[in-house]
Amino acid sequence: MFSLFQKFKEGLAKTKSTLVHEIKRIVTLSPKLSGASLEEIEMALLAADLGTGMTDQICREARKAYETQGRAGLDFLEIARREVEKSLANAESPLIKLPGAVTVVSMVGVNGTGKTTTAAKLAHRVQSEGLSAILAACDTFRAAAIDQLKLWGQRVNVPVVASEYGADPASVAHDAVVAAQGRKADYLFVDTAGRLHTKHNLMLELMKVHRVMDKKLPGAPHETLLVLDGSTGMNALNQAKEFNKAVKLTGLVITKLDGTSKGGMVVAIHRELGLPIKFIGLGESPEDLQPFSAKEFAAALFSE
Ligand SMILES: Nc1nc2c(ncn2[C@@H]2O[C@H](COP(=O)(O)OP(=O)(O)O)[C@@H](O)[C@H]2O)c(=O)[nH]1
Ligand SMILES: [Mg+2]
Repeated sequence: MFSLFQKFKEGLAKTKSTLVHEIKRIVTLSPKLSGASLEEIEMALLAADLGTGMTDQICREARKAYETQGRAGLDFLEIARREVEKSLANAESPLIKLPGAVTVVSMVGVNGTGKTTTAAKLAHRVQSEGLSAILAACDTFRAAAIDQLKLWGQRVNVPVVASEYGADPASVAHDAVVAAQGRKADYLFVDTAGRLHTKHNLMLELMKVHRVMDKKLPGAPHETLLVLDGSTGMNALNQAKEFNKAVKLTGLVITKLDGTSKGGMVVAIHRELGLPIKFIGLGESPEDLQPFSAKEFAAALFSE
């Protein structure tokens, strides 16, 4: 049984190892924290995609600690950990659960970020908590996408509402809401097609999917989660801004953090957008999708 901290630590190992290694090397070489070494540390923090605001804040606090307490007061990793945790204080937010009604969760984003697998993993997660879930295959653009979701449905033992390739995604969404209501399911996870945030007609189509669900079940979708690939860095910011304009986002899922040394983007993107980070993806298996924790995240990033 892995502890949450271990899970975060392993998943974020790529970001952590470069970052911690660099910081320790610089601080050891220059215990007095000269301007030049602070600049080097800044570069290391920026290379992990923590962003300029976070980087400035960490360096400012480190300088302050050094000035007031001298060398003895300077535990750079601890200061960085504390500041990052602080800055993520409002990032945690559990998945909404409506009492006594279907909670509809729509997964949106560009191609390949992890929408389909995240929908299935979330269905698996709520089911293992004793709640019931249904999946909706609203990516009807690719036959393979429907099969992929059906396969996941079998794997995690969750029913999948699907139509054929090329069907109107809004009509699949409609049928899925009806099915979820009929079965008194706790959750409906809606897998949508990947779309570039710059393609206006595809964004209109997504809005239609949402509108149809809202008509059938007022308030739906209750969660609209933008799934971002953690390795795409700050390009994710534009995706988030454009999607948020079309369909009001309630939170982010940031996947593939296990494959990047730029996991700091989680911090930068939260500071920039203020949106909650509902889940992070630390690997491909269902257990690798974890609810976001500011404390564990910050500790995993700066642990020795
Ligand atoms: N390593 C890793 N792979 C992931 C993670 N999340 C998703 N993937 C993989 O990313 C690929 C694309 O995922 P998919 O759900 O099909 O993306 P979609 O196009 O947005 O639906 C799949 O091979 C997933 O297994 C993650 O957190 N870590
Ligand atoms: Mg997909």
